[in-house]
Amino acid sequence: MKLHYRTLIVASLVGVASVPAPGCKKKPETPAARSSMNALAHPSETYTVRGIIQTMPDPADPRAQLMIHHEHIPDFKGKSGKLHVYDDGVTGMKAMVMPFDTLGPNVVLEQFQVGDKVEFVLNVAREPSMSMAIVKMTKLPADTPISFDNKPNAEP
Ligand SMILES: [Cu+2]
Repeated sequence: MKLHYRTLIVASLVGVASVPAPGCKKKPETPAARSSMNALAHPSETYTVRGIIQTMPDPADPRAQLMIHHEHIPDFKGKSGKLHVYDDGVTGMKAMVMPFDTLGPNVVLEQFQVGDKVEFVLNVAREPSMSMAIVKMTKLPADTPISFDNKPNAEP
């Protein structure tokens, strides 16, 4: 279980500044809020990802965020818009535990609990800064195989 440092920073910035505005009716005040709105409504990429819920948000404890241990996302693009490649040749985003602060209106947290296997649709925006939002999440059957192995680079 490894936390992705940059992702954490992005997520916390978004968390502090953003109010999800799926309809884009109001102009968000800050760049971070604009980014998370773009992730919700105007994403650069969309990924379908599987994982296991580690922590649920708790209104009584603002530090308890939605944390998901997600599987390897081999085609994940980095800040530049190009396929991210790790030093060891693995591409995309390795399996990791990651906080998700920005959720679309179709994500109903009451339907989930810690330990649930889930499949979610992750939108990513890169303007004006990197931001991510879960716009859809469904529970998978408990016997669904989930693997946190990172696939070796399959590119030529
Ligand atoms: Cu991640």
